[in-house]
Amino acid sequence: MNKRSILLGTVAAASLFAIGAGDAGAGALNDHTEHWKELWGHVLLDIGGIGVVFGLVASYFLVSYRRTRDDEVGKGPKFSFAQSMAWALIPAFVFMADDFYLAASGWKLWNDQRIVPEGAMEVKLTGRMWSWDFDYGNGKVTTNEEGLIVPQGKPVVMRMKSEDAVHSFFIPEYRIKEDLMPGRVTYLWFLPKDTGEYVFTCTEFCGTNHSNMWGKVKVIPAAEFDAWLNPPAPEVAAAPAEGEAMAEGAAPAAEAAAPAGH
Ligand SMILES: [Cu+2]
Repeated sequence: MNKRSILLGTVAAASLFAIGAGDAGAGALNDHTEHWKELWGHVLLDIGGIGVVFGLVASYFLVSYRRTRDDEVGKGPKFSFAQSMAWALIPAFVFMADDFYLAASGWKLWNDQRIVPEGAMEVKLTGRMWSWDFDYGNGKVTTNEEGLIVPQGKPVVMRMKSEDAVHSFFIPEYRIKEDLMPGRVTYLWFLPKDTGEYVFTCTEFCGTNHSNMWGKVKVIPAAEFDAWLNPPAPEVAAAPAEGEAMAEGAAPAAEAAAPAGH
């Protein structure tokens, strides 16, 4: 096997490997987080694989074509114009094809992710120097200190605006991030699949206390969330103590509380 066929072989093997590594579909709407992780894995595998192959080929050439005598003059193969172009362009296209493929996969995934699923719960997010407000639409508002409270298993879409500078809302765990700008409403959605707490943070430097603009996404079971969002009316909570209720009769107290519950 001569040197040229070794080189050709490695280039071909690397291309096949890289193309194989590039398969990252977008699939179901709800799996974006997983798909971003996969795609990133493929990108790393791709550039890692290409890096290793080029490193090996370069090392091999370094050793095999090293100067062995002081007066040695190198001699290269005599390529025709067509051969030179082929050597330059074919490997370039092979490796670029894979890069384009990965870029296209990311593009497709991003476009899929910009489609908000129907029935997503809407939260209005306002960013300002240097805090966040989450407005759940029924008068309930939390700040970054309390966190963004969301029900497990339901897509959440945030309609976002800024009151001052440019901020950017970032939840690393869900692999999502979007800017907030004065005078414009942007959006971002995610599916909290598992309960737990996940950090969110401002990821656009917006001034002195930028680094304080963080908090937690708190994913809680849907029933717990409903109870938190629409707590029982205060009248019910403040129902007469048991002894009192017994003395006055429990039924009238329950009746009185009922309308307030609606
Ligand atoms: Cu900020």
